[in-house]
Amino acid sequence: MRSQTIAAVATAPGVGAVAIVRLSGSEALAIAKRLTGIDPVPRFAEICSFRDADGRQIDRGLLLYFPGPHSYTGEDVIELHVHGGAVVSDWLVRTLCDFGARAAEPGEFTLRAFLNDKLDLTQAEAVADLIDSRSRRAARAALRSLSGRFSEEVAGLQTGLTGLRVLIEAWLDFPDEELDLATRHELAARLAAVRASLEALITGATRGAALRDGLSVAIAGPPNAGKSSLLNRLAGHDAAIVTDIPGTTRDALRERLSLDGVPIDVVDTAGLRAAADPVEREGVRRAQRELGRADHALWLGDIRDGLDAALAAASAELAADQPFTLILNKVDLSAEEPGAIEHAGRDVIRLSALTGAGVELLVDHLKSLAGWAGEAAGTFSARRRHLDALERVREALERAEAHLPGALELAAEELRASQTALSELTGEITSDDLLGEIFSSFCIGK
Ligand SMILES: Nc1nc2c(ncn2[C@@H]2O[C@H](COP(=O)(O)OP(=O)(O)OP(=O)(O)O)[C@@H](O)[C@H]2O)c(=O)[nH]1
Ligand SMILES: [Mg+2]
Repeated sequence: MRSQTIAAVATAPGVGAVAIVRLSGSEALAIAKRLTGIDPVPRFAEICSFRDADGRQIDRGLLLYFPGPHSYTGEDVIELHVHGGAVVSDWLVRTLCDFGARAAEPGEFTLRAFLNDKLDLTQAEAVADLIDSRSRRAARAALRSLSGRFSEEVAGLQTGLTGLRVLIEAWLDFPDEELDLATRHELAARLAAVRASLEALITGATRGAALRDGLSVAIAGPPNAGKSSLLNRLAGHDAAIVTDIPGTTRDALRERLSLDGVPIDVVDTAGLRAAADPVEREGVRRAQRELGRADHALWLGDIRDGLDAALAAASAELAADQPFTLILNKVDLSAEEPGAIEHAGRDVIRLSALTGAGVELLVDHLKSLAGWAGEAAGTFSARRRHLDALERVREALERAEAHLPGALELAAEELRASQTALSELTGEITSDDLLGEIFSSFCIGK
């Protein structure tokens, strides 16, 4: 599989001025020669005609040749720039396959770049994150990972951990000797330094994961609470119908927001009540389905009904494990001020969807739920997988710390475990399953 030459359209499907077809592998050059009849000069754009196996002209366009290993994949790569639109590029790929290539799998070019050490795993993932990014902030974070900043931090941690292990393992050779005071101090200081860098890395990665994954939120509550008004207020335009008739909203209405670059999907739902009307009943059923899918619920109540009543309604309607924030709406009709408080371990926000008062508190709350703690220089794109691995590193280091200075051997073992978890990030240690999972989410041609 991995020795075959692969071909794919690298540009997005659809109509465009130019389409780019890529070819990578040991046969790429021979196939290009057969396609064009020319002997391409490396890194030089040449205009030529592309012909299929029967000698019919497919198109006239540019050819670029990047000899391996100095190419994206590390193999010989040919890029063909043709006129846009599906017909020409598809015909071209089919011809390349007639000449000995095969159609590339999703992400296969980048997989090859990874296997040929052109990129490590966090960088390969950053390629996909850059393509998929939904805000400039997210794109910048992905670019930082792609340029190797995340990998450098991980490498720095590995070096620190290796230093610690060397120090410990030197003592393990002399089992009868007690750790002297100077060494104890040095061990403690080094471990503290490694833990501090780890915490910084986790902070940056958590922010990056927030920019990438964001949060999905469902607005729910009784009819007329102001759910659709709140969606409109957050979206900044008149997305949902608002009337003073209870039971206005039937279909779930979704809006994609970008709050300071953090993607938040918000869905407005029908007011929950035992409805007689079959259309409204279907709306309630859909509302419950949306609640089941969302990461977090915003339960809206009318502030004039009081906090306890709203909390009781939320607890009665929402699943026991559904995380939610209580929103007391229509604060403009009450004597209270907008504000964010905690009540019985629950976040409560008083606001007015109508006037907008207090909505900025909700916006901050949503960003922090998504894991966004504000922009900082160390933000790079990261995924759940990275956060899980970093969490395992943290746990192993905590255990190592607990074993010091007495149980040196156990501490050394934990340090080794933390290094293994770190290696998973950059892909020094991976399984084929993990690679399959990561690269299959790429688009074809990347
Ligand atoms: N004064 C005041 N009125 C509000 C506020 N939010 C919503 N309203 C009014 O309350 C009524 C109901 O608002 P909607 O946004 O349609 O309420 P809803 O929860 O979506 O209602 P359903 O779709 O029927 O479940 C409308 O007349 C809104 O103008 C608010 O903060 N203050
Ligand atoms: Mg509504």
